[in-house]
Amino acid sequence: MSLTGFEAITPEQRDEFQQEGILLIRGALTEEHRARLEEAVDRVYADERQAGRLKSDGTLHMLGFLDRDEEFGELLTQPSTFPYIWGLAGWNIYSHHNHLDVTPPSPQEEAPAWGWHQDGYRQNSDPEALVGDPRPMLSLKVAYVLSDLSRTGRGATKVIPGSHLRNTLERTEGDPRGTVEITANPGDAFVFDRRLWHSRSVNRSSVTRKMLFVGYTYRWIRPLDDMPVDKDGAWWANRTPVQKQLLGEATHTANHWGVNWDGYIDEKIPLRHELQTRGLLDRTIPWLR
Ligand SMILES: O=C(O)CCC(=O)C(=O)O
Repeated sequence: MSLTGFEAITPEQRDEFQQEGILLIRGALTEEHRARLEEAVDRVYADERQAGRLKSDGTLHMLGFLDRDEEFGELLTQPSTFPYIWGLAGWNIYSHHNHLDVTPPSPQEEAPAWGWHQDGYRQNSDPEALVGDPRPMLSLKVAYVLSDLSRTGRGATKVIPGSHLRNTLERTEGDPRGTVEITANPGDAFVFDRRLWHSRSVNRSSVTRKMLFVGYTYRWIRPLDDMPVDKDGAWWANRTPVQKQLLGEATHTANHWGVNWDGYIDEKIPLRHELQTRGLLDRTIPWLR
């Protein structure tokens, strides 16, 4: 039976993510789906080259890419990964940030002096007085691997599993202890907690790296990317109510869905409604109540 994206993750999967801060999902995309996404990435890349918007080394790091292709819109609720998103973050979410990355070979490039970071910028300092150590997750990201990263040196993301529970990372010569370069096959995906200490790496191979990243956060956090969607266009019309929620569609970001202050109507929020209809709300998990 094919996946719908509304299959609950197991307690073991949740525990593993909460301990490691990352989960690798092998074969998240079928080869046919991966190839369609790669073709869409190649189209965007050709357009951006035409428009003179690539970096001088041919790198493309495009923020807010989802509305650039029909294929990308569907990724918001990709059945093989979406259960991890709502299962780990809940239903009150949307994609505040997403990026498309094409990284051509750059064998001579210097490694970044220090590329290690947690995502979220001021989310790591502003609430410090309130929330302490560790910081709250607040967002998570799915990374789809479109090119072959099965060997090291191909510009893959480096991570330190378990480091999301540490607010600081000691600066070292070279990579910190515990570093793992994510070697993944085309069609694999990984989900990671934004607090996980991670770094990009240099692509010293002859293979162009192609990746798609889709981040999700709470509806009460402002968007990071500038992605004005054409609400009169076909792309928007083709999105499901849940996908529209995940694109930020709402009149209120706290608890209402387009009415007034007379009461809580969370059940009108499409993702909550969908989970409720399918019996997937779980009172034992605060974000799934
Ligand atoms: O491109 C990469 O591998 C790193 C991505 C990254 O730093 C991020 O998604 O925050």
